[in-house]
Amino acid sequence: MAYFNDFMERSIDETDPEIGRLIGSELSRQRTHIELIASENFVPRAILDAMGSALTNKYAEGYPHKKYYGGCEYVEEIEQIAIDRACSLFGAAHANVQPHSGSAANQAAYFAVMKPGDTMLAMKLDHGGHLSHGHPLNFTGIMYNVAAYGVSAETETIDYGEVARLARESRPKVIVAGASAYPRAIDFARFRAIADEVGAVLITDMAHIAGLVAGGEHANPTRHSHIVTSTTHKTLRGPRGAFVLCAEELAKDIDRTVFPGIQGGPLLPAVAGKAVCFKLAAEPEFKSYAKNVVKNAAELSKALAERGFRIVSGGTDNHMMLVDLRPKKMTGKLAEKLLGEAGITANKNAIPFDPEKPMTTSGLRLGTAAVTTRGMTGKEMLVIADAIDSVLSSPDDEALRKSVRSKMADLGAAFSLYESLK
Ligand code: DSN
Repeated sequence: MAYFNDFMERSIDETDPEIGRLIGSELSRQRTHIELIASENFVPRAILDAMGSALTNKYAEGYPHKKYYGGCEYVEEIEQIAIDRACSLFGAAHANVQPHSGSAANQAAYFAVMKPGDTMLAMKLDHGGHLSHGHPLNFTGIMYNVAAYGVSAETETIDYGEVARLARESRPKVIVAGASAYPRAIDFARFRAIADEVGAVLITDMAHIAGLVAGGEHANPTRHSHIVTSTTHKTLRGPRGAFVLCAEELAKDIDRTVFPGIQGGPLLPAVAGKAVCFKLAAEPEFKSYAKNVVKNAAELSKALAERGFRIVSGGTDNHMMLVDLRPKKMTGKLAEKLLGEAGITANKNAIPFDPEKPMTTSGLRLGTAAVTTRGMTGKEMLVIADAIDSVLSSPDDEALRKSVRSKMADLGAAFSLYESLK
């Protein structure tokens, strides 16, 4: 029987051409620009399918086999598959796949083990940490007493001796390992030894490196941490969302803080997308993707250094690098704008001990997960390094930016994206 009105069957282009056109423009931007934002990636078509599915119509508060709604027989099966795959992929005893975002995952982890007024020790935002690791304007900075560690001025890497000293001094309830702008490997065993010495809970936020952990390119924090939090959409190449891993003894606390603690119904399209993401991340192809992400980052970092850029800490061990633009007499803010005009998407980022304000910065953060997903290798990293160098060396040359933009669009066209979408 036909609907009263056929609006239920019309496509977005028919129903809302204004939004349909903008979605189309965004797809075209993704195809024609070179994506170097370290926290972004492109999900496989199968995950787009999950995200745009009828699962969006369903409520499923609670956990598999303990749901507060009827009609959950299929969605709880999907959630259970996602949980089992997350545990198997990362070697965890328990997984909660419901957090809507990395901040929510961190919030659930903190609420499970801290009370307001307790002390947490985490990395400073301006040395590579994250807002939800204790920034004064974030709920963490408002609710908790925050002690912060940074990187050493000489090596620009984490000084574990300093972390230990701060831990002994502040006696934190929680120590957070993990970062959103740190290009070096993190020694989770050392963090755990420090946490054990002061009786703290070690929470590792592996959001940036989760794909490298799954692909065997970074040490796995699960064994060393009491709780691990992560997003799914960065190097892990899954849908926008997050999850928490923990030991069996913390499982009930984590589940309780996610729901009903901080969230209501899970976003089921994302839960299904996470299940697909965990399946793909366990396949052999994912290992070579992770290896190539790290290789491409090393090659891009080396090529930029050879072109006169200073790379913070002298290089990278993971998927990202921080470029100090001061030798080029340029700020991060201007570099982000100029590169954007030239078809290269990146973000300004504070570098350790940055003299510039957070909205200006002296640095750029570059990551190679998205370009690696598109199939680019060392050859393309050299083309991209040349493009970045030429654009940032001639900030007044608008014609040059136009010509680089067209070259980047040609480069994008050679590595197709979502051919099956119009
Ligand atoms: N905003 C993310 C990033 O860009 O690293 C972290 O959550």
